Amino acid sequence: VEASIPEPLREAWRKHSASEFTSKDEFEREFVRHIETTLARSLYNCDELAAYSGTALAFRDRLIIEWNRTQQRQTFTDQKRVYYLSLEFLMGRALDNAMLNVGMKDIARDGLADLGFRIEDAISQEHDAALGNGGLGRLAACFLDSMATLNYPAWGYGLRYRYGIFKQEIVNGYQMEIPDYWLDNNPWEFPRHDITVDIQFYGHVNKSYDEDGKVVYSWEAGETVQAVAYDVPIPGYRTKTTNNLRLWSSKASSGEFDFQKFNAGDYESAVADQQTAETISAVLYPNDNLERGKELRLKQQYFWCAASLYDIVRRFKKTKRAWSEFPDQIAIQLNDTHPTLAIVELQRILIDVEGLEWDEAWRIVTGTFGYTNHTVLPEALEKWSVPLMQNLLPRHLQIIYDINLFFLQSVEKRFPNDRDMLSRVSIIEESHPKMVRMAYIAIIGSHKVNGVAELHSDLIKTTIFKDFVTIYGPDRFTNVTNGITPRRWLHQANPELSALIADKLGGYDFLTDLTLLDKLEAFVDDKKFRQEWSDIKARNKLRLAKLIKDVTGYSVNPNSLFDVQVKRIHEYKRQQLNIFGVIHRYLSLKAMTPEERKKVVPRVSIFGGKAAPGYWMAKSIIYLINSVAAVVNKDEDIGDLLKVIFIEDYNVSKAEIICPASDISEHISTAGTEASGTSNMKFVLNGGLIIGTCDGANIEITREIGEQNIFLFGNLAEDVDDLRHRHFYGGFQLDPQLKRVFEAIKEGTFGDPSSFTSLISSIEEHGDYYLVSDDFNSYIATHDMVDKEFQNQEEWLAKSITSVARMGFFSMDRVTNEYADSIWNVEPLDIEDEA
Ligand code: KOT
Repeated sequence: VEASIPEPLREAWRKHSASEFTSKDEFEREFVRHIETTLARSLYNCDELAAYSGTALAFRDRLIIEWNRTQQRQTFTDQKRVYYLSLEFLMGRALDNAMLNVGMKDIARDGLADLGFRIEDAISQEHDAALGNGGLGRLAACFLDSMATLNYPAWGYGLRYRYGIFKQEIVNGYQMEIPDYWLDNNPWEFPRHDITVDIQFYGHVNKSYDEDGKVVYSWEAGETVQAVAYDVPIPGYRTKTTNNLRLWSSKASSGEFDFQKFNAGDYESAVADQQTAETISAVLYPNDNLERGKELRLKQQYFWCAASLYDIVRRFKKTKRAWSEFPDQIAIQLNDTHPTLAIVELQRILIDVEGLEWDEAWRIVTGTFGYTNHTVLPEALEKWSVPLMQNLLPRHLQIIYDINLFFLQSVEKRFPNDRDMLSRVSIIEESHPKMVRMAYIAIIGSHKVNGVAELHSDLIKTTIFKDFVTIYGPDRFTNVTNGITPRRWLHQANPELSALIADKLGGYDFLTDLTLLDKLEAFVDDKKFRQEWSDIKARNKLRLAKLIKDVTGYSVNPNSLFDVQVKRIHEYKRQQLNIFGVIHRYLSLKAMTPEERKKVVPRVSIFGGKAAPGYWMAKSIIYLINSVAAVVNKDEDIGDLLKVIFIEDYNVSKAEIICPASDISEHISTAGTEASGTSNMKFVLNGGLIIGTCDGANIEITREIGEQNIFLFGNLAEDVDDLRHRHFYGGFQLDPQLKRVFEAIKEGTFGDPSSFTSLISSIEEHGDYYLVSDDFNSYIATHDMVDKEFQNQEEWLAKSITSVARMGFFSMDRVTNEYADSIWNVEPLDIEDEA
């Protein structure tokens, strides 16, 4: 039965329908109402946290109104929609973003001031929504922002983790992990207790025959868990479109099973079952660029894919369209291979539940899915053991075998007698145990596969997915270079720079058409503009210096060159190269006369980032950074000439303070390992220069801004294999300057050297897989150039302005439009004209 009010009774509804606050006075009224009723507090006990909540609730009401309208309109027009499936959404804070997107931040600031609060204090009370590890999760969040801003009818689907990425504390130089319980008084989610899906696991497959003698399979599952929807409104910038992010939470399904236990007096074990069910969505796996094959992770993946597909199929079936229209109505994008089971699940629904023929079902599946690859690192490529899959998802494993069979038959037909080819492209790896290669299912089950920067997209075509290019031709593969949302990463993070740009360009249109930034080049020689530009950078550096003081206790000189590397700690990202470079600098400074030291540019080396809790080498790098900091920062010979800072618990809200404050930032991965990188874009967009390798999006950034505006160094991707080979067969030659660094470490300059043996031996003795020694000389020389060029502030400023002016290409809006045109085939839907 439709739960809808009949027409004659709708008048009262329309009369009382909620409306949006539009003035300061109305905002204040809404704020006070929420404080006094929703929160049951008063002016006598309204602290900053309550002020945050009151403001958030007032803005939330606005979003809900737009959100309801958007959803109604999208349902009514029934045009093609996008579903973005991601295990990670690294959203950060929502309030500031909501205020800026609806264009009411100034009203809120004035209103809060009337009521006795500073808006910044209220904003900073919010807990980050940190349902992601790093770039992959943040990309998903930027997608949501752009899809709403560009009016695409689009939903995100993810998991509602009870614990997001852990909080990092540094204790005696070591990383400690603290659980991130983030859900207490989170005003941004709406539980939909009426939207639930029963998800099955384990059990076995029954084979039977229907009246026509056709074989039918049915899955008799052994366990059921309930998925409950939680919805999060996603506002666009200066648009009425407010899209939906649906996150699934797991709980025990209230089936017979439990009641039997209750009736049998087995209360404790019934409650224990409930706990077990809830563990599925309990915690985000804290590994970036690493897969560890844990059963609970596979359960998470299936739980989320099955719930999302049930939801998508249910919505499609309401339209009463023919199944063949499914791919015309629905595009599903897979954020890496984590949601690959969605491909298998849709095929299962179509053939086992809806009774379609295999071939017709498969046409629908491949027409619907697109797959984005984010990494070539072998340790990050997902493989699931066949016995594990057999046990957890027996019917899905059968379907995977069938997909593989039909695929291999078609390959065999085109490439007869090429047995090697068949074993190379088989979904099943013939190892012990056998493994299911998820990326291969994702390729075979999608109509488009894309990489995330040009070099990366070329690499996947020539290395890990080479055979599939031979089989399908090059058209199945494409590139869409990543981007970032200028709303959060310029306007929100750097309001002063955004205002200065708006002043020059005559308004904020550049926030929705970032290519308009090119008009800034006309002002490169404008003296007043240049002064304002550099004053803003100076104030942003002060803001960061204050953060550094608050979290580390160290005072840094804001006139120093701020050199920043913030990102997940990983050997391939080479924070070890950076800290070895810092040690080299320290040793050089120690060897100088006081006269020589007077000519040195003072520098602050700033690090931040989390290590996966089980990643020993990454944790050693953090410990080395902190050990170097402890020695250098108190060395009176050195003073302000060098400071080393590790900012603990790097996250989205800290990034918003750090990115606008860099003079230089480091993007120094071994060539060919960083698929794209996106923080490189954030730093340049905020007027920082970068030092980087020829890797990922650094290459395209160079092409856009010009090579005179970037500090590139190091070996090229095409030479990496050769160099690695030579390390083993040509004899390994340690770079002499790096040797000096190692000697200092081994002498105990930074504490007990045994803490650092594995870091050093991975280079000296185990082949230096990440080419730290090969790139060291070029890295040091490039930093010397950075010092020299920084002394010419006028030139530096020109580079900063010119670079920002040329960053238009890296807007997430360009990215989203490219996906919409070349992968999804969807059109925007304007909500504006709806009454
Ligand atoms: C892989 C497995 C688990 C968790 C995360 C990954 C992962 C993350 N794979 N690639 N990434 C990063 O994705 C970003 C967005 O495309 C890229 O900019 C970055 O280079 C990848 O390392």
